[in-house]
Amino acid sequence: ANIKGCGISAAHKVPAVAHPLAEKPSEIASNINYHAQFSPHFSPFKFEPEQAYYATAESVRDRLIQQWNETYRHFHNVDPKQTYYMSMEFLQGRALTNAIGNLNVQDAYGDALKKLGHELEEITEQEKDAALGNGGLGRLASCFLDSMATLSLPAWGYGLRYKYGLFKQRITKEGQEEIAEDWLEKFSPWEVVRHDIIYPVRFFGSVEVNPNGSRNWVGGEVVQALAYDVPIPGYKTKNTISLRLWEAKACAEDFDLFQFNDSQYESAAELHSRAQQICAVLYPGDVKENGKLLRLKQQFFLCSASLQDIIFRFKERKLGKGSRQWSEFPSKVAVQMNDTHPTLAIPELMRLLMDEEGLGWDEAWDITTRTVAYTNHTVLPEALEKWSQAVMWKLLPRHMEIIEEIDKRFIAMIRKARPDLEIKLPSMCILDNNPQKSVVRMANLCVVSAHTVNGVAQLHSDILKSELFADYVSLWPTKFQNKTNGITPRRWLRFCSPELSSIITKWLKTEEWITNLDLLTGLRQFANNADLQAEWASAKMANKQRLAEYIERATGVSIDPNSLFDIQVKRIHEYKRQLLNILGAIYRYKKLKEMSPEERKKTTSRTIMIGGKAFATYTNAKRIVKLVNDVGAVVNNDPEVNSYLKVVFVPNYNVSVAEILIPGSELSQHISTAGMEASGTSNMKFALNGCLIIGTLDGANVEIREEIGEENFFLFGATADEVPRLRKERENGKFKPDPRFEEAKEFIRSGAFGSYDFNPLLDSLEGNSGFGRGDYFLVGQDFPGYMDAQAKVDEAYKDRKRWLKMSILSTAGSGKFSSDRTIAQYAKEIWNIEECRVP
Ligand code: T68
Repeated sequence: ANIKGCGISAAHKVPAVAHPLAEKPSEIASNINYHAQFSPHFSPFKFEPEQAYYATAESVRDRLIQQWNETYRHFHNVDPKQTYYMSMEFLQGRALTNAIGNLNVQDAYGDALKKLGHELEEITEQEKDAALGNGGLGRLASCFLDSMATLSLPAWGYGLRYKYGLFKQRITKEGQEEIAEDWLEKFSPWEVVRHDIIYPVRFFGSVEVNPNGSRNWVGGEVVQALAYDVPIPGYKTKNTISLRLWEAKACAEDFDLFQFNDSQYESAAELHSRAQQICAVLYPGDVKENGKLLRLKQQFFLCSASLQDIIFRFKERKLGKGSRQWSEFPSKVAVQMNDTHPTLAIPELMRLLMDEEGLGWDEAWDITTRTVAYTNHTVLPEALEKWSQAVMWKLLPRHMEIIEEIDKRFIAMIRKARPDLEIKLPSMCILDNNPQKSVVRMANLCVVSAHTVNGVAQLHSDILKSELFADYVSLWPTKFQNKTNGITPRRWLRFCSPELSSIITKWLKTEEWITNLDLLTGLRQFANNADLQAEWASAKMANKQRLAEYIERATGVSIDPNSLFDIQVKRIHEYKRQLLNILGAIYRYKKLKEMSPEERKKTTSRTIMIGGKAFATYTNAKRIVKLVNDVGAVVNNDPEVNSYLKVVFVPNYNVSVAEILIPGSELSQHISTAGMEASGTSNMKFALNGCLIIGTLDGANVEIREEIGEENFFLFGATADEVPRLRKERENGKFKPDPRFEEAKEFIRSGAFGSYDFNPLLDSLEGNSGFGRGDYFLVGQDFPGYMDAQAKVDEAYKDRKRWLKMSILSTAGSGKFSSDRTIAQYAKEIWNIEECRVP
């Protein structure tokens, strides 16, 4: 009864008309022209790059819509089991190059635009990134959508349509400044609003008990969830799937005309502005959670709207069989929860099945647990979501009843079936009833309810089993799985480095590697071939030049494409250890200063680039940004050494900046404290692009090194199982710092990089810091190993042939890290879904 107003069922009644698509460049040019004239977004007679971008995007979108409708109709008719990837974040980046590439119409669109006086490359740069995500977790979701479409899987994504995505980072004298990024400022040509797809979502209120004992959630406030669909085209398939983003709206009746007429303008529109707040901003934290009520509202809004939609579709596809049996639900629906952020899907599905559809507890529980699966992305304790029970009772009273019941039944089951686990119950159960701060542990709710729990790299999945979720393993030995992350080779090689791609295609004599990335191993036999090496070097140089031009435009610093391009780009976090990198750079600078001009000439010239955003209230992360910038200002302006070393902070790192940086890099740093980076995914992008890695045995580094060979990987640092002991030794004052480490810190303290007070940052690296951290991330411990590995990098780079061979072998060994492989494993081992290809 709660579900209202969604006429999707009419879709299959609309006649399937295939409109002829423009094929020749001249036809495409006139189609673009048509959009420039008749899509009224700008005043007429202007055809600057910006207008050309919107007109081109709309022309491409027409093609997508046709495939999209066919895909929806095909899924509807076949009625396969379908996966719904539920995520609070999708970091899509730009869509135009990707759409044109996946549709395989690059040349036709390039020629058409030339006829209109524009270059495709210049036009694509007009597009703003869709940045509805913070970092790795959001970008992974977007790579997954690309692979699900490419593998022609019946799947789609659900997320939120934030007005402001991830903030824009500006660097000033003070360091990082955050600016709201309005990606919808001029509208997005890639979304289609579905005015017929709208569901009510309730907050607050109370639980009403009916005479027959059934329960109902009533009262409170109700907002509407309105669907916006973004087409996701697959590569070399007609399948075009949907990313459905929900926007919150209030009803017209919620506008209080009486108050308005009485000049109470703000309170008249109060419900409207409260609804608007829900999708106003992406939660800006990566890793750290805080207990904002609004964040909880966002999470519930996503879960409730998506599940109502899923149930609607389940009923809609009944194929003339009369009404569906609810027991069929898990064989038609798989819900993947991207971390604990969509955990409320569990009690919400229970509520919908029981209170709205009239099922009993046992049947609802059976359906729910066979439907939902959970992916964990971090073991950092501060990132494990815990919601205050008091807040939850207020916002979602019916869901709290259900969670209590799940917990009660779980405890009873343990006591009956596994009395040996009784002593573990305080940490295994869902509700932490500690009177100081009684909370709901979302990860525990996921583990208890989901049929599968997976980590995102082998080491991470092992740590989940041996530490975080160790207590549950003997209870449910087959529940825990590994799905090593992957990246889409379309965006991260084929489209961002066309030069290198055509060389690969030429030497492999096939383009098939784009959808079967394991074929890259075919390059191994040519790794020493002088012709391949020459071509490889020239493609790399072209990418380095493009990158150097970008850096000059973005920062004003001119860098030398003949120097070694060394890059670390990711969110700024102490565990990712950008501090280790910059301390190494500082030491290098100091040594260069001490050398004679002759000695300097023998060194390997380097350009160190560091980029990434710091969470707005994460003080130490912001200090790191400031330090990198201040070091750059000194080093880059020091005429004695600046032809041997440059340090550049790359501002506003995002997906489209990554698309320039990664193809142009030669060395990249993935140097987190072992055991702390769940997987990392940029490590895969760099390796795929022939960039060598310096890194620790952490996350997916372990598997990358296995694949490309240990002789092609610059390894250093403590291992994950050594870390706890080393931390203890550090605490007990048993650690003896390397003199080079002390020298680098002392150099900063001496004021070599200006007068800003970096002492709090440096203190965090000492045994007994003011923060009591005592170098928790073991920067001092790993510093000497890091410097030695860097010395090996310098030596290796001097041998051009050896370096090129290692570079080719990096690409050749990256096949495993295609998200096509990852998604095929999810499909088979978790979702139990199969290809459903549009004929
Ligand atoms: C990342 N997690 C992992 N979290 O850090 C990374 N957190 O190792 C892994 O490769 C990647 O996930 C994909 O599996 C994140 O990016 C967040 O962004 C996040 C956002 C909100 C709250 C907590």
